[in-house]
Amino acid sequence: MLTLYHGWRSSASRRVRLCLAEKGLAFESRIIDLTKMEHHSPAFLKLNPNGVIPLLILEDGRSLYESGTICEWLDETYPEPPLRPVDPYNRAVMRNWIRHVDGLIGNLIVFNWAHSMAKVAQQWSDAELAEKLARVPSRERREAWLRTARRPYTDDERAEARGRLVSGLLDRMEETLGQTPWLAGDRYSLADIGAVPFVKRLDEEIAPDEMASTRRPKVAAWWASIQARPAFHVARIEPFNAQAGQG
Ligand SMILES: N[C@@H](CCC(=O)N[C@@H](CS)C(=O)NCC(=O)O)C(=O)O
Repeated sequence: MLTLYHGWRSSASRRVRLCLAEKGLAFESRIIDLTKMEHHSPAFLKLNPNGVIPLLILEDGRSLYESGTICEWLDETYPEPPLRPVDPYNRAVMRNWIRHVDGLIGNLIVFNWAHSMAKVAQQWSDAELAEKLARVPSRERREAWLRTARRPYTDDERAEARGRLVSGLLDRMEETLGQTPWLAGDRYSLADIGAVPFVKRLDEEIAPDEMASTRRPKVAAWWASIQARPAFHVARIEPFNAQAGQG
């Protein structure tokens, strides 16, 4: 059986759970508690040197990281129902969407880490913080942990991050969905799955007003169809406060 190291509230983990749910695939669930820095343990870093979740362990014991890559592997290995466009151009468009959304993650961190991660990190002593930061593999994430623990993002920074998510994601989606029913053509694909966890957070906390059908009718209709899919519930894309304490 497949084994998934993940977090209930982690956006990248949510993508993989959605993909698994669409395909009706069962998996063994291993929750990684980000507030305990379990993803920076030597054993975890050996499997994913980037020190982030999700991480998938295949049935033969090999491991894979990067949510977009994991989803592509799942679709290639378990082709039904297909989640990648057949047309090579649309398939390339799908990959560009995933890459684009990946590039917006820093803006989501500003909001997502202000929940349970901040509560825990702010309690660490300077010595504990230094010891934990030393194990974070990337400079960007070291900075994000430092900010979360000691210098919470300001209102101006939150407003800027919100603006980048609204224009970089919602505006771009509205434009695309005015041309095709889904982000990478005529069928629901990994491009849509890639955007779901971000849109969920915009809808529930970051910018619910921007999701109104009067403001962005295409995005609002897309979001209603996404939430009506059984996989959305199986994958437990739930409000942050319903999954509190999960990091
Ligand atoms: N590009 C990666 C991003 C993974 C990622 O940022 N995971 C977050 C949770 S959504 C994480 O592990 N954060 C903890 C940290 O950075 O310390 C992917 O798509 O898998």
